[in-house]
Amino acid sequence: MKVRLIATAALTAAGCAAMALPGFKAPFAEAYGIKKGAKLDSCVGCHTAGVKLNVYGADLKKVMEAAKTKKLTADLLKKIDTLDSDKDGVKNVDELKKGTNPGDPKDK
Ligand SMILES: [Ca+2]
Repeated sequence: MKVRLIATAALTAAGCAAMALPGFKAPFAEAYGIKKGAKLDSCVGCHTAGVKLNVYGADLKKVMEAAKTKKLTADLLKKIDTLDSDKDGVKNVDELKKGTNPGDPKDK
């Protein structure tokens, strides 16, 4: 049981690291001034535990699919700035500038 828990935790961490690719993280951090080591300087901006997207990540995925691209740019990020992906009453852009998670309604 203990081994299984450790294996699951390791896979979750690996999946998280794999999904928060530098090609996604860098434009995200640059667009919103997210500093190294900050809460959003990780996979949690777009993902829940593991590879699953949070609601902000899902909105971003829709925009990228509509643009038929896998390359994240500042222009694509801006397209969901005025949304409130997690429906906590705060717009995505305001959360990102404040350092709170636009994909977590408990964080605003
Ligand atoms: Ca939030």
